[in-house]
Amino acid sequence: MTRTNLVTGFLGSGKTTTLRYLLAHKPADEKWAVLVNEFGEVGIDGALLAESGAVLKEIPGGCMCCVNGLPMQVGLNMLLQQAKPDRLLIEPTGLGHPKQILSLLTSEVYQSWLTLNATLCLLDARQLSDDRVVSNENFRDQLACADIIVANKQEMYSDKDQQALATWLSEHGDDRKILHVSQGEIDPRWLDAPRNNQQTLPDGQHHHGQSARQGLAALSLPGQQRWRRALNQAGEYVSCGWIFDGETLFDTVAFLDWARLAPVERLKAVIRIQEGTLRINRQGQDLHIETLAAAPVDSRIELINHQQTDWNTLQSALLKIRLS
Ligand SMILES: Nc1nc2c(ncn2[C@@H]2O[C@H](COP(=O)(O)OP(=O)(O)OP(=O)(O)O)[C@@H](O)[C@H]2O)c(=O)[nH]1
Ligand SMILES: [Mg+2]
Repeated sequence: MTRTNLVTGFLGSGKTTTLRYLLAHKPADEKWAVLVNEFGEVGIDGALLAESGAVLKEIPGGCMCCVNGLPMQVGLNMLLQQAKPDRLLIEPTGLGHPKQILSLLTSEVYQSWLTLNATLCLLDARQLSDDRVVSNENFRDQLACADIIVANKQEMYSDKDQQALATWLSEHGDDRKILHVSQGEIDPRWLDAPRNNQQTLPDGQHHHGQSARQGLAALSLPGQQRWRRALNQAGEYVSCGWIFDGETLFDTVAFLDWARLAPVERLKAVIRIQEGTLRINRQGQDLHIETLAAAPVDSRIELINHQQTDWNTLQSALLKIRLS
């Protein structure tokens, strides 16, 4: 039986950061697997988790339960049956509704394969003051069906955010465990907490991305093509992703400027630069940058925004900062 946890949380709340922390503290003799589903077509969280030592399966392009849950089921079956991991951590898209995933995981088929432990929901309490986020059904339902709430990015909270968190917990906390952390640094022992929350949720807004299947295809570049882009849309959220071949080299400084200034809510990129690899992860104004000496297989960039965005203008600027 694979011990399994769902790690939920709204867009950019710190799910992948938490997985990276947990994987870095994995017992050496255990085999862990990660199933990660992204809203964008291009799939970048996989690259962010690449050297984490886990067996990894990515499902880009919309929400996991699209197309009658097929992409998710295929990915899940592959992981459980081929990798036979001791533990499985599932990161659904921050824009997805948790209900379908929970009902799939608790369905008869998986009873002999996995034990579903506590669902952890990441929360950036600063978002509690953002009406657009708080009124989002997925945001609310992710929190509602969590067993453990992880108030992440603690060091960024103002007194007002702490107050908003305290108020939210008094209204919706229901005596659930609350972890106050930064950088997703939660004690791995919480993964063994049981799943107690049997909250029944409404079906949720089912604004699927149109293209879960295309999403999988978007992972490769056919023929001699140097780059391609893929769009996705669900409800008010839109995404645009680009993949460039492994030969494409970007100007580091110009790319950082482009990434910092792009008028979008969320930006992730793993790109090739002269020095190797540049990883950028931006949520709002928070920008996290890493460099690695090894070159990536290809370059991937994904932007997400909550309103229609002029992707062509951003693309023209992006194409100009290639060095080769
Ligand atoms: N300041 C601060 N930034 C953090 C913390 N945890 C994560 N971040 C940053 O927040 C951004 C989003 O983190 P991710 O872990 O990618 O968030 P996510 O929930 O996986 O995002 P999606 O998969 O796109 O929904 C990144 O830039 C992280 O570096 C934290 O505790 N403090
Ligand atoms: Mg993520």
